Amino acid sequence: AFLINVLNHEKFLKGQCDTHFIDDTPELFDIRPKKDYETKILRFIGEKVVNETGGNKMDYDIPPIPKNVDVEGLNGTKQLLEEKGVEGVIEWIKSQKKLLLTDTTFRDAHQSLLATRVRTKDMVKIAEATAAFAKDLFSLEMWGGATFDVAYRFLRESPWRRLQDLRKKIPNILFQMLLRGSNAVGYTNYPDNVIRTFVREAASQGIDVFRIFDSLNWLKGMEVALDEVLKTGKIAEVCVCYTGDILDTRRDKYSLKYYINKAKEIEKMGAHILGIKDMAGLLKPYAAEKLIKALKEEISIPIHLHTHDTSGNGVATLLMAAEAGVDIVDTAFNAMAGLTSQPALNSIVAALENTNYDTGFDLNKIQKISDYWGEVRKVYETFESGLKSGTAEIYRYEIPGGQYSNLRPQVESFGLGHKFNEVKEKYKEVNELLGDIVKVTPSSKVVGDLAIFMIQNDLTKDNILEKGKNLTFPDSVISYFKGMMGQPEGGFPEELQKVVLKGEKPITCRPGEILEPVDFSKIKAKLEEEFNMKDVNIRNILSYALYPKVYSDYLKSLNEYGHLYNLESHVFFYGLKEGETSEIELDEGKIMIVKLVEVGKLDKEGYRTVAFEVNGNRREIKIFDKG
Ligand code: 3PY
Ligand code: ZN
Repeated sequence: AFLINVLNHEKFLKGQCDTHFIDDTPELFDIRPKKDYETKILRFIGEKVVNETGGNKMDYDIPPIPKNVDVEGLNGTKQLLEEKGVEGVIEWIKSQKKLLLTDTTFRDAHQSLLATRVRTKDMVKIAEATAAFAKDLFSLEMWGGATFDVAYRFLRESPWRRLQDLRKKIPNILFQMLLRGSNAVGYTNYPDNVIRTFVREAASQGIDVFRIFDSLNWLKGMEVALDEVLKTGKIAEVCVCYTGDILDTRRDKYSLKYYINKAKEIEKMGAHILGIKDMAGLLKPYAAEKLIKALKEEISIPIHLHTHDTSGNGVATLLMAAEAGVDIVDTAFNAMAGLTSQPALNSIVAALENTNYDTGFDLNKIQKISDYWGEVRKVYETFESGLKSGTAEIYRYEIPGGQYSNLRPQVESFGLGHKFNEVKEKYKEVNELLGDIVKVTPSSKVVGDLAIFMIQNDLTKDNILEKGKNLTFPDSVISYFKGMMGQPEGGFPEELQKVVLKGEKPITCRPGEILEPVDFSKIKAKLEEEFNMKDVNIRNILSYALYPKVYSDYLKSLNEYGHLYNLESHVFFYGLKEGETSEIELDEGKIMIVKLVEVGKLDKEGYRTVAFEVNGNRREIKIFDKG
């Protein structure tokens, strides 16, 4: 172990070691197989402060958590499902006069506003109050979409634990997840055994409502996921994604008829609920009325509407949909609503008071939940998109909520910040080039990637067939044209497909039919051998199967810094400032009180000594200053 410590040491790797290296570097002798938890945490905070943030610079108010909330005996939709089964729930939905609400604060709202960065700790703190004060919710969308990936990649926490911990605190409300059909919670098609096992495990860990969509509205792409959900006894909500504008008769590809046909097929497939997934917020208020009215005449399963408020018309859309008979709508607590997120929950509740659709919520109580999120949101300020007002240009660009707020940073990361408007125009041009497709993860990523690629390579719709012959297109674009994301309505533009694939043959079958099943026992062996993991469970295996690199990096981080789950979010993101104290409640219930005393001067070897007090005892950690 000593030799390995030497060989892996930052200074050794940088060739900065003279004969004093070993004498001057005491941590080389730390050859216990595992550094203790405390040291790991201090090292994490020290690294953060020395090499990333220079110390926490912000001041926050402590988010107000309602006290003495009793969740015992709460009786909600979760109990209904347990007692009466799926059929009982569906009958109950149909018998409700009031408008039923889903809250998306734990998933889509922060995915769309804060780059999916909200940590489980901040959710758990408000979980009991949510259970009690928002007990009339139909469901909480709290899992899936981008949250799975981001939890491991950026938050270094387990999405499975989020599900378990929230379930413990919220016994009464259905938990809902967003499942990207055969892309599960990823950006690419997975083999059928991964999809099926993932669905089963998510159900057994607490998911009750599976909202399934296909990024091209290709129904075949949802068959396996749906089939598995139906076996679990949970609720299958199958979506048609909304794009275009049914009020504009010149755009006839995505007409009212198109949606009615899809909805009927979805009902025939065995879905319990029809989801209308308006991921970009394109469903205008009068279009919502027209669509819901028509669908209500054609299908008999309940309808659940999801939209985004990017244009500012979101609340109006939901109210018109309510008027037309929609059963359930997606909203987010006000402090996490609006703009690229969902329309505002508290405002909808207020708007419907004393009407036929009265939701039954107590406005004073749910205000407390919104107040909490209003304070929490400040901690996440660095992840805000900067968007300040609703914009009607979304109807022109048709960019999904999460992608719209992420596009600017993404474009800037390519050094194209000054060309943001051009990128949006290119996005529109690419959509036309592809034949006007449904744009939602992962097809929206294809359009975004191709738009940026075209700008980087001076491509236009007029020269791409010629100039593109000598270019290697982005992976997502190749995968799309190969048919690995399914088949778009109206087929692929063939000439462009040839240019992108360069002789490779596309598929027309369901990708799952040709993808080899993943060998779970091989992954298990790998996790045991490479990561020394004991008691490998199916969740570990699935996480690796879905995201091998991201999950491996997470395991490496665990090894290095331990579980970071219990840190307060401002400490996790920014570290501490000198003199600041934070309590870290450890899993066993013990509390570790950490104070950052001072960050020392740079020494000759490039280190800083970071001094802490832990439960009153001084501890020093040497951190190599990379700056
Ligand atoms: C996702 O797939 O994560 C989405 O939210 C799509 O709208
Ligand atoms: Zn959405």
